[in-house]
Amino acid sequence: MRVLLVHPSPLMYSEIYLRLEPLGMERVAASVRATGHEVRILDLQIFDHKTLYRELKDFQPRAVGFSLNYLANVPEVIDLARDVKRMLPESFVFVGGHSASFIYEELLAHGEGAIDCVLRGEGEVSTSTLLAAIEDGGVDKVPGSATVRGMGPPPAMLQSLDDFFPARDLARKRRKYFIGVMDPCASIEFTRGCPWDCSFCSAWTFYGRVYRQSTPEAAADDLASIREPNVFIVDDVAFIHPEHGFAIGREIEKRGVKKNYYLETRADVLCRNQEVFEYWRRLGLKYMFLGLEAIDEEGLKLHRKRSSPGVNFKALEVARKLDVDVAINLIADPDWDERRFEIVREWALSVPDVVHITVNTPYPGTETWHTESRRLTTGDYRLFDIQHAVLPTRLPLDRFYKELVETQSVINRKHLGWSAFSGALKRIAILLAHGQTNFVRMLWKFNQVYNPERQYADHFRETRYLMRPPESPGAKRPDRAELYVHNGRVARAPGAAPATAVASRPSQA
Ligand code: B12
Ligand code: SF4
Repeated sequence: MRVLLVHPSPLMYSEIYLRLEPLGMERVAASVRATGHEVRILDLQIFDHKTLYRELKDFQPRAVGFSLNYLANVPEVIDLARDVKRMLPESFVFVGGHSASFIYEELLAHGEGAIDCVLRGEGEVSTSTLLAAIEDGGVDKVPGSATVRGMGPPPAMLQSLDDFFPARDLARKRRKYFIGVMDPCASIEFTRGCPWDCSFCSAWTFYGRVYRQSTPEAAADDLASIREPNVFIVDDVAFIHPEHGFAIGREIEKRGVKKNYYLETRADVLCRNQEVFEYWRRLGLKYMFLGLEAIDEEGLKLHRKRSSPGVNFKALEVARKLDVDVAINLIADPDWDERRFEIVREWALSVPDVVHITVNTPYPGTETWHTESRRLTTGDYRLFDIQHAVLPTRLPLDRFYKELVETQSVINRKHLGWSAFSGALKRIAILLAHGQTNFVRMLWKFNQVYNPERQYADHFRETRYLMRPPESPGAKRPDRAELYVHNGRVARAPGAAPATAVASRPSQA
């Protein structure tokens, strides 16, 4: 069967700092290809909608699958699903990915028949089963399926992360993927899931708190197959279990692989497992993203981060000692006033690290979605990109954006100011010599993208698809199992290796 998999356009955040390969979709593509289908990938982070329409005409896919990890992409995906059905009425349209798994009912309702099925949970096992069912019947019995007729059996979880290497060869114009100066950049996954349970995050609820690791050999083989010199490790929290990190590293050394790496981890994990990060520094680790989220005890408790300001600051010291460039994330609350922004600005300027500010946003699938008592001020999916305020602001909304953008640009100037810029000139020259322009373009784009008037005006756009708000805002914490997409059921893919270790959160330091 001819199958086309489509990733939607980039969100505001990605217009500046990065554009990364659609790794989840590439893994789904690999599994589909393994069962004998002809599959193509189209990434609208790079290509425009016209290219998609051309592709539909030329390729005439029997099934079109959209990847919907990000809530803000919902309207685009619904509109595109409708376009596909208009152009190819016989095609089967399905949607999968992180956000789709939590809001499948409203997606089906908005689609008004344009979406035949939402495939909840991981896509590797279920997509091939779905494709077989499209021909032979039984779509409603596919694990994870949701249609207008109801829900199928619970989604099936991939038994071993080693089973399908991402079909990177199907991603066209790979040189467009980059993160900052790591241009071009590929992505890789060593583990899946997160053993923590932060209240604002749905990474743990999606996987039902199951945590899996790839075998060191498979991880190193996958890495060795990557052509790009730079690699983004997409794990939610890198190197929770240091022995896994060491084992992958040794396999990499055996294969003589040399890359630059970017990873994301937690402050407490970095403090506890310094040696493994030091080892990876030697292997090529250059950049690290730390989700500190707050600089005070109260903020950390609020997000149930299970960390303390002391540990956070220690982690920054550790990273500096390692000589790894650090980017920190802080969550701004819509309740912040000018004074609060001022304090954060001062703090951000006082540390040498890059500081990112995102806006506290309740997402379906998180605990906060149910427990947040403030009512959403908008039902526009597009504003759920953690750069817009979707809860009532203490300051008038336009002033909130002025403060937010001022804070972001003061911090940004610190890093992209002339002295930093001249320091970066050598790198820029090298990139340009290799025909890589993503990073250089980014340097000039900040003011265009981060603009308080633009962000304020976004609230007044026509909204055709309204989000379903939480049933009872401020309700008590829901039963955890109710939040889970996966309930721990593991499925064995054709030719799969034995089950990999399922590890738990290490005891708190
Ligand atoms: C790496 C990552 C990124 C990367 C790369 C994104 C990319 N190009 O794919 C970067 C850094 C760019 C990024 C940015 C953002 N991210 Co992000 N990201 C992640 C992260 C940590 C891992 C995603 C990943 O690659 N996983 C590995 C692959 C293999 O899994 P996967 O993509 O989920 O795919 C599987 C399934 O979802 C499914 N699937 C996926 N596509 C399809 C398609 C079909 C047809 C089917 C059937 C199945 C299917 O099958 C796949 C294989 O099992 C997740 C957290 C998480 N654990 O999922 C957050 C996460 C997805 N991001 C999130 C957010 C909020 C963002 C940002 C808006 C802000 C931010 N945090 O920086 C931006 C916006 C990005 C944009 N679209 O422009 C939220 C999503 C919230 C929401 N509900 O919308 C998450 C869940 C993190 C969280 N804290 O809750 N992100
Ligand atoms: S540690 Fe990170 S990925 Fe894990 S639950 Fe908290 S925010 Fe989500």
